[in-house]
Amino acid sequence: KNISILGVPMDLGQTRRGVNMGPSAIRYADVVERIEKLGYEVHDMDDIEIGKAERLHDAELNLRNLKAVADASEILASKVNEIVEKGDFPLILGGDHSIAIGTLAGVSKHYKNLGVIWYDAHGDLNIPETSPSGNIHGMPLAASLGLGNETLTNIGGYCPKVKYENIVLIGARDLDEGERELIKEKGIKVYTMHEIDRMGMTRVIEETIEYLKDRTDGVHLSLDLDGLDPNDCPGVGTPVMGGISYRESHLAMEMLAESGIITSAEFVEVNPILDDKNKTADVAVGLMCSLFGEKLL
Ligand code: DIR
Ligand code: MN
Ligand code: MN
Ligand code: MN
Repeated sequence: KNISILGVPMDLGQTRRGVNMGPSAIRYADVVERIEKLGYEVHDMDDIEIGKAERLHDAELNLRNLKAVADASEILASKVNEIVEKGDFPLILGGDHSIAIGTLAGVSKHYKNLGVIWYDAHGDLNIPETSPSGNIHGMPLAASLGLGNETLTNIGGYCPKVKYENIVLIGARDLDEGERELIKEKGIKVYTMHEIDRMGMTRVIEETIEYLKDRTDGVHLSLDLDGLDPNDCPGVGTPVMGGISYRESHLAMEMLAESGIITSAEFVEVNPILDDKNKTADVAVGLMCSLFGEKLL
């Protein structure tokens, strides 16, 4: 299968500048060359255009830069749709995690039951009423489930993109109160750091694959680099101590590669301004290579 890469230089879903340079940093880490080496044909479709930050934050809505994020999400959704239609694997480079709204809108209409693996320190399950920040990067999974502001839930012209029972969160260690309530109320499948420590990543991924493989007809991997430990990935806007290790993450990607269940992926929140010599982008590309089947021997 060929891989199409699309960059989304989005930084309007949160307030730290620099994450718009994520796609450049990932390309600088030789993403195209390293994936080509694995034997794939890679099409780099360049970056989509992002509008400007809105000067005034509409405190009433509690949705920073709503219009600019929504406009970019529509463009992203249609580009991702094109990639899937031509039969390529979509590999989306962020940008802050608000881009998942557009990615999922473009992918999900091609599946009856899209599964989603949300690899992240956070739940991204906030709605304006529960969000402590008003930042849309804390809301994309909720929006994709059909929760929150209609402009976001209806991107791509349909809603919802995913069902509660088809999502698996891995690496959670910083959840807001409303997110915890939603997880309990809906019985969302979550492997927090506690379960990862206790069961080991091998069993966490085995169970995840087992859980998703029968109930879904495609699985999107949404990987926020802050899911990893900040020692391994310092170049992120909202680092949280005690994260998933570099080795555990490679193991997870290698097991997902073997399973063959992943049909699209995005790697988000790489911020080269906060990084240490582009380390986080480099780790991101390494993980992509493992996801695409790279082996030492
Ligand atoms: C926080 C941060 N839960 C919020 N979310 C982040 O603003 O809603 N997600 N950083 O990856
Ligand atoms: Mn071609
Ligand atoms: Mn996230
Ligand atoms: Mn996060």
